[in-house]
Amino acid sequence: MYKKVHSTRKVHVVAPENLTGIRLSTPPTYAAGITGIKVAMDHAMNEMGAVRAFQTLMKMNQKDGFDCPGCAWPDPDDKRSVLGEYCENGAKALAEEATTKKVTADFFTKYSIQEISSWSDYEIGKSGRLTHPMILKKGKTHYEKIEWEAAFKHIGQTLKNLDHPNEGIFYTSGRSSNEAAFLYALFIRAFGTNNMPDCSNMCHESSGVALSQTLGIGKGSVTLDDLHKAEVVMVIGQNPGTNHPRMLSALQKCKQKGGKIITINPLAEAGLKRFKNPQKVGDYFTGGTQLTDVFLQVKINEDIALLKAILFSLQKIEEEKGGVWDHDFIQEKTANVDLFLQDLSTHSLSDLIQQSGVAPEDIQAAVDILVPAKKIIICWAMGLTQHKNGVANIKECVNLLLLKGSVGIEGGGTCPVRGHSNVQGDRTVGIVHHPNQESSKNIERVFGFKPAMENGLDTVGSIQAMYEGKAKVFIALGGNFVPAASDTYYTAQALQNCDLTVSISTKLNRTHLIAGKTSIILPTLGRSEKDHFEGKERFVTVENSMGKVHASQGKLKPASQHLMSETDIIANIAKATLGKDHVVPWMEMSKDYNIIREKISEIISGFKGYNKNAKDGFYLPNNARIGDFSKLPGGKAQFTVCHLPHHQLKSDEFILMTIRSHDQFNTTIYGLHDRYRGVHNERRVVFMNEKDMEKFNLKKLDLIDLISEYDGQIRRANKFHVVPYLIPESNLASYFPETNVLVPINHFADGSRTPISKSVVVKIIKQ
Ligand SMILES: Nc1nc2c(c(=O)[nH]1)N[C@H]1C(S)=C(S)[C@@H](COP(=O)(O)OP(=O)(O)OC[C@H]3O[C@@H](n4cnc5c(=O)[nH]c(N)nc54)[C@H](O)[C@@H]3O)O[C@H]1N2
Ligand SMILES: Nc1nc2c(c(=O)[nH]1)N[C@H]1C(S)=C(S)[C@@H](COP(=O)(O)OP(=O)(O)OC[C@H]3O[C@@H](n4cnc5c(=O)[nH]c(N)nc54)[C@H](O)[C@@H]3O)O[C@H]1N2
Ligand code: SF4
Ligand SMILES: [Mo]
Repeated sequence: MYKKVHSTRKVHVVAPENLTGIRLSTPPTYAAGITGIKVAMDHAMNEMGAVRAFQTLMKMNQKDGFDCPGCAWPDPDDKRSVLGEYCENGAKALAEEATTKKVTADFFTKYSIQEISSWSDYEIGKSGRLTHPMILKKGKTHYEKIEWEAAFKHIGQTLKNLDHPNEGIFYTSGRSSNEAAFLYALFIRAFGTNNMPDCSNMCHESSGVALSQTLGIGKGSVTLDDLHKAEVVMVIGQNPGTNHPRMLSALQKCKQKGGKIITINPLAEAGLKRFKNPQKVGDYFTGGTQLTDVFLQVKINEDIALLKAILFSLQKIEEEKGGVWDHDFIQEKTANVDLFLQDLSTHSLSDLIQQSGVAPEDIQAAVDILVPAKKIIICWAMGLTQHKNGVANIKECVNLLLLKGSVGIEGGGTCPVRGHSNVQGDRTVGIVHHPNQESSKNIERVFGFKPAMENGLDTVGSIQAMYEGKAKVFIALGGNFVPAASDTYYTAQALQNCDLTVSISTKLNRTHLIAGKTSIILPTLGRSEKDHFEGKERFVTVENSMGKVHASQGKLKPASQHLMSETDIIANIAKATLGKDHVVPWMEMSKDYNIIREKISEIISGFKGYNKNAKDGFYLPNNARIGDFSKLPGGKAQFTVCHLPHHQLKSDEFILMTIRSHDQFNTTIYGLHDRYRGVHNERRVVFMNEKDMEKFNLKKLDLIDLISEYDGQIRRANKFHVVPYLIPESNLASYFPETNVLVPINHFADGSRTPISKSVVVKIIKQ
């Protein structure tokens, strides 16, 4: 195992392996419907009470209200539904944040961190909202109250005492507003480092890298309206029924206009089969809309083989009859098509089909749909990004779109569907570990200081640096770093190694318990809460998955009078670290977010008229959306030769994908059910093909342990019920964060360094 790190405190790094009483049912054949409404309401009422629940939900995703704290799916540009613009999981996200339960200072007097760490993540989360700044002093077992000023002073002093600014690590999770994220990044760079690990590093980093290199922008190119107008939408490696539920309404609209949907996934996710729109009375009687036309049940991480099989077949038709590819577009707008086609011709179709695990007739059905189509959108999420070849997966999707001339047109393009509600905005306004020359120059011009220019550490790099003692202070703007990152025990030791860990958080989570020698929790306002300063209400802004920036104004009374906004917290940390006479007017900026927005518009392009346009919202410039590739080599979009992944599994090995249940938001566990997969009251499950169960002599609900071995190091996660499921042979699925102990820290995607959370090679042992 790893070298032992000195920690005076004994805490449970992972949740206990207790079973909670599993019940299985047949997975439903449709998503949402009345059950969805009922579940949403149950969560909202339990956490908030009826009046608060109703009033708040009606303000979510409305133009004068606040942005849903769930995923990054966009709201309609024009009119919003009077019935409410949210989904079941949006209601759960809100309930989790707007809960009336509280974690007060007394709570911490009562429970030691060791005791709290023996609870499940579900129980920890359900304790409620943090209400007061707290400190865990060196060698102590209980958090104690600390006043804000004292907390800032302690943080500022510790940062100032570091030998080098690069000993500081500054993490961001994607829920922070543009204003908070901008100020945070500005502070970090004024402090002197670019060590800005971000939840993106574990998420869509592969998309950012692949899209920047091929299309010149690390974001998707389509708008919500494009989805409605597409002839074909391909949904690859994404489970929108659970993770982006309102995307189903967009897919429904697309279908109703004659569009076709091709789904590529190792699992036949219920949300992609049929959708009963809770907003449409008719759907209750007609049974809703069948969404997927062709389902390609690919083996885990064999998407390149499948896409190549599709591309190969399309190329054959092009050679025989023509009319498949858009030659004008290819000629005018792209580079390297010959290299790409030359490589494609070296493959054997039957080998590709076999490697993909998909039936030839299903591939043919997808090819038939694609031949005449031009308006093609490819949507994807973690099923493509979290593999060693995550970047190549996405480049292969781009190859298909370029051949069809589908980029930069109405109804066609790329759609990486983002996770956290402002993960894209945080990146846009400066949370990047590799600084951009242009914004650095602008920072110097506008603020009069030279920002740090050396590339900083990403998530994996930061964990390694803390583990090795090269970084000593960890500050997190949101998130739950330990269970979210890979290799849980290693990451935990990395944090425990630090002199100081600081979490700016809304809710209690396990990372608060896996503390550095000293640890501080700074409780902050959630999206749904009113943000007052000296009697004046402030609003923040966010950017959705399709590049639209818009305002968000909380409506609820804050969970405690002691909370501060994220922006105020950052400004105070900056003041305590850099001094009150620093060239940046930190406190003035945090007092009036209009000033922050002014500064953003002076530093980052695309934000002209920010303050004036924030309430209505505006789209940021997007070169791929308008087919402008002038910034790329030769001014052209790039084809890429992508290589096939090679998984040489031994006969007793499986590939495990670590996925989300329907009842969680990343490490926040809303409940213990995964209704769409027919699992109730249990999270410790492994989905397995019945043939594999037979081969390994396993019965339904038997208990197994999962073991991964990389570079001679064995990692283990114990006690999972076997659930027979329609999943390809040799493939397994299980939930994270429970399975993150199996993901090795040093195995990640080439080019993006995203952990291989969707293709972990494991063995199983029957208990
Ligand atoms: N309710 C809810 N909403 C969320 C989240 C949440 O936890 N809960 N998380 C948010 C965040 S941060 C993110 S990033 C997104 C995540 O959204 P998703 O990416 O949809 O989330 P995952 O559960 O990781 O699911 C990945 C999907 O990819 C499939 N898959 C896995 N491996 C492969 C593969 O090799 N090939 C193909 N083709 N498919 C594969 C899985 O079967 C699954 O359907 O959701 C966001 N929204
Ligand atoms: N094995 C495996 N691991 C994964 C993944 C996977 O698919 N498989 N997915 C990865 C992905 S895509 C992501 S994005 C990461 C997520 O990693 P993180 O973003 O670090 O994790 P979350 O669970 O989203 O963070 C939840 C915590 O954020 C805090 N919080 C919530 N709202 C706010 C707010 O408004 N402000 C502040 N300051 N704090 C807030 C709360 O305290 C809550 O406990 O996990 C990654 N880890
Ligand atoms: S789709 Fe995403 S953003 Fe929209 S309401 Fe649901 S969780 Fe919230
Ligand atoms: Mo994510």
